[in-house]
Amino acid sequence: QSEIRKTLLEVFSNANGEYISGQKLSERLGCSRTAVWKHIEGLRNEGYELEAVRKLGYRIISKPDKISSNEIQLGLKTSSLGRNIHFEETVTSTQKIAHHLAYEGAPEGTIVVAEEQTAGRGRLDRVWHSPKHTGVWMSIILRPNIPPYQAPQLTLLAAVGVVQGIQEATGLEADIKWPNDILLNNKKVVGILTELQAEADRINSVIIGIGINVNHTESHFPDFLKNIATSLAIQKGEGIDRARLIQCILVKIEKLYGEYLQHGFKIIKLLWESYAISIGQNIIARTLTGAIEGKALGITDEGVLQLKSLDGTIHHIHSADIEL
Ligand code: BT5
Repeated sequence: QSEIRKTLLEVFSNANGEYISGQKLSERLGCSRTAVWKHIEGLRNEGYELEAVRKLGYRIISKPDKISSNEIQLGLKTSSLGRNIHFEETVTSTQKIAHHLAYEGAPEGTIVVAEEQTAGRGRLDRVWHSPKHTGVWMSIILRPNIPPYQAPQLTLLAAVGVVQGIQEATGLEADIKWPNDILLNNKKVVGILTELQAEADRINSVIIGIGINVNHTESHFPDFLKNIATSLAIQKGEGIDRARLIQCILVKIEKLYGEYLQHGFKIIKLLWESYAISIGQNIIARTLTGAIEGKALGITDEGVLQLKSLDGTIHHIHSADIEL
């Protein structure tokens, strides 16, 4: 059923808005014309606008501003990431589902995507605002053979991939603020949350949660986010195809991940530094135990932030919020 839908969408997208006869569709799909009609109705129910004209056939007028497994997989150029998609309209948190799937043995590269999260979360159980049909709320399951202490490197890797994917899909050049914020015009457009299922010396899975504000207008943001958050559409001045954005990001992350598994963190670190805005600047790092002010020197090979405080001490910061 879903294979036929997929082929149907492929045929329509190759037709570039031209009509395709019912006869041709039934040949391509290998089913009767009545069955074709039923699949067309199915697509209409998913929000596609399709025109039917006697003697000419069908043509596609517009796609829904919705994402689905089909849309993400159609033309996806990865070999592992996103090959297995768990898609739902509404979830509490894609992280929660991904944890469950990972525990049940889901293969590496499985992604969980939702149109809406009712309990999206950030670090330390903070709230991640995830309204319907506007953003990309996605979790990726990886199973790298690395010790748990190296897992923060994957947050940085994901950040590089997201910046590159955004650049490819929109032309926008975003900045990274250590460890997990991606900013445009100094406002947060993406948050990344990396969580582990691990034993003392071995990782079972890494779950990378990526939240991107894509087609939000200012009015989508609640008051507490109005001054600190933005969306790709606000910055670009036009709407963005979310399925394509996801594809671009998956391709970039897969490439970086392959590089990372083969050659280690070195190149990822260089790339990360080239997008980072906080390095070399005076910052305040707020940790659970207090605030440290000083100059951000860089990150270590493990992805830990090095901060030189005013008295000259060099601190290694594993987790903090950074103020510039
Ligand atoms: C993060 O936490 O930035 C990680 C966010 C990860 C979200 C993804 S969405 C898919 C997956 N499923 C989940 O449930 N989560 C992941 P943190 O650095 O702790 O930042 C949280 C802070 O960002 C909040 O306290 C707010 O101040 C702010 N914030 C909340 N929602 C936001 C939004 N949509 N855009 C920008 N800032 C937001």
